[in-house]
Amino acid sequence: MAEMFKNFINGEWVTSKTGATFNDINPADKSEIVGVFPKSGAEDINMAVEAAASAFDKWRKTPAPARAEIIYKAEKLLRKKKDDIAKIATAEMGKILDETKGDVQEGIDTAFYMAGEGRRLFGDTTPSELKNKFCMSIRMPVGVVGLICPWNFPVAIPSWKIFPALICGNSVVLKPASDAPASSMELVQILQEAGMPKGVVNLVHGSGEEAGMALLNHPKVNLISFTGSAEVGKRIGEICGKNLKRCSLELGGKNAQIVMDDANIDLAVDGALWGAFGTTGQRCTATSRLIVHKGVLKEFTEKFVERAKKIRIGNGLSPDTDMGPVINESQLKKIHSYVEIGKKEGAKLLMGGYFYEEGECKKGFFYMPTIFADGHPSMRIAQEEIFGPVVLIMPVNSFEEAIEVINSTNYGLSSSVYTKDINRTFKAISDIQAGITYINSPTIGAETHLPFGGMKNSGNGHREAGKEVLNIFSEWKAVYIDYSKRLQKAQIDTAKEH
Ligand code: UN1
Repeated sequence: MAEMFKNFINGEWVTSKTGATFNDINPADKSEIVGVFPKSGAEDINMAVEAAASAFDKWRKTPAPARAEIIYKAEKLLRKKKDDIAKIATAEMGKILDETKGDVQEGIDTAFYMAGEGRRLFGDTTPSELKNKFCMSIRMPVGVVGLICPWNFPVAIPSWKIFPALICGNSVVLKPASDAPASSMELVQILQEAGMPKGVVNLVHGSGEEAGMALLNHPKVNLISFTGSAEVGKRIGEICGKNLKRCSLELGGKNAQIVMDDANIDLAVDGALWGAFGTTGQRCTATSRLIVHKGVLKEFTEKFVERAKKIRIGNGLSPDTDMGPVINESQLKKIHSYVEIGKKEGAKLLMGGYFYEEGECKKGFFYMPTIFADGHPSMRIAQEEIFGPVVLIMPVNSFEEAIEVINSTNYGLSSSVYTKDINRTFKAISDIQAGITYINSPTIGAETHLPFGGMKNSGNGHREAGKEVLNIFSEWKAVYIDYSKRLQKAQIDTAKEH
């Protein structure tokens, strides 16, 4: 019998009011149930939001350095449990153990960095235009925040949201993806163990349509932070907009790596393999286009395909696996349908393009690393996010054309350029429309103390991670203290003087 899990509301582990459940399945072996989770509804969300609303005032008044102490404890516990949580994450969402350990490490790094903010959370002081008047800006928490997370970074992404939310003094309702609920459960359990007061952090499992929608529509939720597809992001933004709920959206990408004719080709091949097939291509930062100068197209393509053929596909728990499964059946089908589209559009299939069902892999959702050549910006596979191990090689004649092609999608999350030319490097930094640009390194692998997010349809203008994330989870208050003992009028008094 698979273990039954619960929601965490007001400091207690509780079953859902709906009584319904869903199975958390191992995508490497669909007969394996990692756990059974509550399929929560509006009533459960309401209880969680009410608990968060009641806990908010006391938490916001707890000094930030004291809030930080709890986060430091959680960071230590995460570090201690890193290997165990990584195994759970691999079992429920498939990526290889080295990657899930990295995922937990990203959570640890974020906890450590954000706990440090407990003694910063800087505002500004600035001179007044009037005499005997003092001006400053300070951060205020937003209130109850609803966090809706994806499955592909089941520890890192909830951590990116939960630690900054807490250090800023907000209370939280977390709705993890139903494809990876166990990792979030571990994270919340750690926060409980670290001494988080009851009601400050609440966890509600369930589907996006039911639990997610209830969270989104709840009048006492002041902010929604969502990571997922642009399609869902637009719907969320619309609902939040109607109620003037604060809303931060971190959405998809159609990320590309440019390979110039002066690049170190072996290094560019290493980067492309990791960018396109790491995490089975299931990252919002994954490389799905390779924009290659014609001068090195043949050499790059041959080396890339040769190396991609050596990728060992299998269960992420096995040390011999390089690439794990795709998350679920509908995603597997979606990837394959894009491969069919690519073929019809005239892209040349160099390898892959089919379900991988060798040996044990027939038990799960596996897809071959797939490489298309002869890509053109007019193709759908050059424009739409596939979220799987599929990459399109797009030949170009010049650096200028490469920049045009890289900017030819509606997305603008991550980008990469392989070149040794300093002038091209700086031109790329200035002209690529993306929130992240890597030089001589692949499109994936952001560090937690730099801002993360994208331009165009990759988001709605916010940045997670770095110190910039604090602007999502706090609002600014401008403070003016007049010690002149008389009425002073900004602008009106100064207008007379100038
Ligand atoms: C995502 O897929 O939503 O830089 C985020 C990276 C990861 C984050 C991916 N740290 O690729």
